[in-house]
Amino acid sequence: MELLVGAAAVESILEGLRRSYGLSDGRALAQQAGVSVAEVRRWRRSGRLPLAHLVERFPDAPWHQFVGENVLGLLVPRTLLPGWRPTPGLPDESAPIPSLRTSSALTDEERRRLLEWMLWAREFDMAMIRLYRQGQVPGGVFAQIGNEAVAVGTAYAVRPTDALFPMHRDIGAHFVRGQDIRALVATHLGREGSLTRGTDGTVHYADPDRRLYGNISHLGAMLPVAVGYALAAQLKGEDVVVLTYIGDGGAQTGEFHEAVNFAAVWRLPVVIVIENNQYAYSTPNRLEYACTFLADRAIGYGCFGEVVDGTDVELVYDSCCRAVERARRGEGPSLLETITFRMRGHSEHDDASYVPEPIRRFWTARDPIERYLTFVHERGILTVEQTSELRACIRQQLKEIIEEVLQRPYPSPEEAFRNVFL
Ligand SMILES: Cc1ncc(C[n+]2csc(CCOP(=O)(O)OP(=O)(O)O)c2C)c(N)n1
Ligand SMILES: [Mg+2]
Repeated sequence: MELLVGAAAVESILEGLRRSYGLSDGRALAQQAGVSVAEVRRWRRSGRLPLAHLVERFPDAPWHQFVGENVLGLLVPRTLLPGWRPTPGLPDESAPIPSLRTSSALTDEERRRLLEWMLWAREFDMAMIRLYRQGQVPGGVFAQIGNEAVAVGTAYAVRPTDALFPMHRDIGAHFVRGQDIRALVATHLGREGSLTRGTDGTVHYADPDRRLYGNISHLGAMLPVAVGYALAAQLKGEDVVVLTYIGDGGAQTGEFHEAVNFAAVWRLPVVIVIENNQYAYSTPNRLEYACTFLADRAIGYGCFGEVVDGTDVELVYDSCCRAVERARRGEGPSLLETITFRMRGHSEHDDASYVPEPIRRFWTARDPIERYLTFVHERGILTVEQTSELRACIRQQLKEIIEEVLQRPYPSPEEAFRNVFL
């Protein structure tokens, strides 16, 4: 985004940047901005600044003072994995893996909880995959492996009184909300105690007590419902933010556009997380849309957009907190695009052999759980022995829950078909 601010404003912004970053002169400034001195001269002459580029190079500058909220609201700050390319452009495997963000809003106790929820999500998936192979899962298993940091980091950014509309790869959000794990297992196995009375093997349920509603299977269809919930809350004067999710494929539906547009016009308190995991089933995201970032669409809707590395849980948490605060202040919706990878097939019947190996290797090296484990070990929050013990303890608990649930009967036909209309 190029911004025409006039020569005087260019001078004051450049001077502000120089001072904020302690840069000695124009040459040092140009170097930090990653451009030539001649280019900076061109900005001065034309009164035009490449704002998006500068915000990326100087992320911590007081931009609000320089250009004002309105202009910044139209800007999509990018905090991305070095080396990432939209698929099937192959990523740069030699790109460095940056250190994870350390959120200033989190305590170490909260970090332990984030890690625990992420591990629960991972172990839950691994257990469901094993059960699927044993023929114990009557439906499909849509593993969310690779998405743990997004589901957990975003769900933790809202209050329990806020409404949550998760998608099929957000099992971590159910854990953050305190959903009964036994009930989640029973749901996947179609057994008594299932949240869908055994009629469906995945998370198509609503739990109004936990303000947990989702997911609606038809891609895009959940967004107007989530936005409608936010409208109702706004009309009733309730202090509720709605957090909802959509995949890169789902973001190409008409309902996505209608819902975001409506939410932007009415400045509804909604945060829409676009889980860009590179594929919709076997379709790479390059064949789904032509823009580079889906959050760039925020400019067209007149709302806020941000792109973040979805394998960095604290970064996701921080940017979601900002979006939630904007929503609570009445500034309307945000599109938060999280760049991740679907580390399994679409469902367990799909071996994802269409994913090129370099893409798989690039993301395996950026596994959100492995990254966060390294982070907590290096910071001395937990030792390697403690995290191994935590994992073993989760596995044991899951094993006991699964053994118990497998003893339960399937629901009776009368119960299973209650409220099913053919
Ligand atoms: C309107 C509609 N079309 C097709 C489908 C079948 N379908 C289910 S999930 C899926 C892919 C979704 O991709 P994406 O939105 O990127 O989410 P991901 O599975 O990658 O998390 C498709 C095509 C559907 N559920 N709804
Ligand atoms: Mg996808």
